[in-house]
This record gives sequence, structure tokens and C-alpha cells, in this order.
Amino acid sequence: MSSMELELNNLRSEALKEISSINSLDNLREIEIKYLGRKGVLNQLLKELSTAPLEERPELGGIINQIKLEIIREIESKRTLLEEREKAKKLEEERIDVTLPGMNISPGRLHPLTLIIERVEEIFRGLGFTVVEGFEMETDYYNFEALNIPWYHPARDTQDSFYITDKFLLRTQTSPVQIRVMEKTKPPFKIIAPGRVYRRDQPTARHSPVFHQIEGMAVDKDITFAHLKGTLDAFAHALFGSDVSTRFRADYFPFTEPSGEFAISCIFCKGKGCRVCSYSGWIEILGCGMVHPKVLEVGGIDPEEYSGFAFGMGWDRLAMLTYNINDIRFFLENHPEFLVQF
Ligand code: 2U9
Repeated sequence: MSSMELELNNLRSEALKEISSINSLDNLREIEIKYLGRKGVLNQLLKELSTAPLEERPELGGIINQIKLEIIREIESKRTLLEEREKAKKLEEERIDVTLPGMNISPGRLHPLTLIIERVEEIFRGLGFTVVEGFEMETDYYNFEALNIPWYHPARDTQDSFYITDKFLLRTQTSPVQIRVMEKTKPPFKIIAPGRVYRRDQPTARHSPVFHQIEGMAVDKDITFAHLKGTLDAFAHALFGSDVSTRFRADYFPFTEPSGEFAISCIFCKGKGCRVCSYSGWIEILGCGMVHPKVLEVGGIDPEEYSGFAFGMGWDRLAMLTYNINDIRFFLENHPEFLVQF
């Protein structure tokens, strides 16, 4: 073996040793440049070949090329190995533990007033009623005049209502909705009008200047007080259970004649008497009556031909009874601690 061959042999084993000890892709790239680069060791050797004796050149050239191929092969297999290792390391670092508990996302929920109106609407839809809505700002004609509430009635006092101008105010009841329906609709019709209403009351546990009502009205030929009683009985039994008793007593409203108040037996003490029912055994839940002939007439309906019944109830109060809530202000304050309970 010539000294050149010996040198090449050493170079070969040194290169292979170097490659086998590498353990990063960066180092591998350095070694690749060192041996195989344009000015690398092997190209340098090929260049130096011109200084070797002519007859030895083909053999030496062959050996150099073979070493070159061997180094290329070793580098490539090392690269594959290191790339695999890097990929496995990355996968390990990014591993997700699917058994970890998830984030606690609390979903939104329905407001207690919404829950109540959904049930009430469902009951009245079942009885053939349609749900209608109107304006929260009204004229004093629709809010009072058309409802047979005279100018001297205390409710019309500016102390009791939120007037916006002389003529416009925030509605104090949802009744203007029914007046507008009467003007536009030829009977028969049966409607309920749920909505927000406004009165100038000092906020307390039982009063809020902003509260909600559900009113209802049915107009047809030959509507009688019996239809009113049957409808309200069916409603009370559907909402509070078939075992509640109901009671009608006379009352007075300017827009109905005759008028009544409707009560259910106390749902807390079953009529025995408790704090909620003031030891009477009864809870008044709404006012009602036969639509006053003057009101029908104002709405463009002939009271000789048609009659109707109407009723009105406090929507907030209904929710307070159902969910045993003792302060009406909770409905508007919307504290999360309150709302999560429903
Ligand atoms: C028209 C004709 C008649 C609706 C009625 C009541 C009796 C009533 C109140 C009870 C407590 C509402 O929440 S509350 O303040 N309502 O007692 N409402 S009859 O009568 C009407 C409505 C519209 C055109």
C-alpha cells in the first residue's frame, strides 16, 4: 500500500468515526461541508491528484471517489436518523393529555321572566290566543283616554307616570296594544300582550318603576263572563297545577264592566294560611272583566254586536310566586349570582 493509500485509509476511518459520533443536524451540516463541500477535503484531494505519478492516478482517483460515496451514504443515513429523532422529540414535547379536565365554561341561561313568559305563552297559545307586542312609548290617548281613564284619574297625574312631552309617555300598562289591535282587526280575536311598563314608584321589594305585565283579551259575538272564568281557570290550573282552587271576586277598573279579581289558593300553604298569603289562604294573581262597551266603541268595534273579556297580571309577581323570589328589583339588577339559580 502506498503512503497515499495509507493516508486515504486513515482519512476514511477518521471521517466515518466523526460522522458516527455526531448527534445534531447542525454538526452534521458542518461535517458535510468539511468533507464534501466545494473546497472540502475530498475535492482538495482530487485536485492534489495531479501531483501524483501518472500511473497511480486512476487507482487513487477510484479510491477517493469510493470514500466520497461512502461518506455521502453515511451522512445521509445519519441525517435520516437525526431527523427521526428530532421529530419524535417534538411530538413528545407537544403531547396533549386528553385526560386532563376541560375548562369550566358556564353557558348562558334564560332569565326567570323569560322562563315564565314561555310557559304562559304556551298555555294561551293552547287556548287559541296569539301573542302581540306594541310600543313602550305611547300617546296619552292610547294609554289612558281610549281606556276610559278620565283626565282627572290619579293615574294620569304627572307624579305617577313618566311623561316625555305633554302628549307622549312611557306606557303604564300594556293595554294600548289591545286598543291598537281592535282598531286594525275585525273580531273574532284572542290575544295576549306581554311587555315592559313604567310607573313613577319608589323602588322597594314590591315596587319597581320598571316592571312587566301580561294582558289578555278575547273579542267575539256572545263572549260572556263564563268564557273569562273558564279561560282563567284553565290558565291557573296549567301554570300552578290542577289541585289549586280559584276564586273570583268583584272589583272595579275603568276599562272593564263588570270587573273582577282572580285568586288562587295559596301554593305555599295549600290554603291553610301563611305569611305569603297574609294568612288568608288566597293569592290574588290578576284583575279581569268584560271589556267596557265604551272601550270597544273607541276601538272601532260595535258593542251591540260584539263583546269581549280582558285580564291583566303582573308578570314579575307571577315569577316571584313561581320561584319564591322576595324582591322585584332582582329582575332588573341581573346579578350573575341571582341569574345562575334558574
Ligand atoms: C283593553 C280593555 C281592557 C286589562 C285588565 C286588569 C284588569 C288588571 C292589573 C293587575 C295588576 C295589571 O300588573 S297589574 O298592575 N291589571 O287588573 N287589566 S282588566 O283590561 C283591558 C285591557 C285593554 C282595551
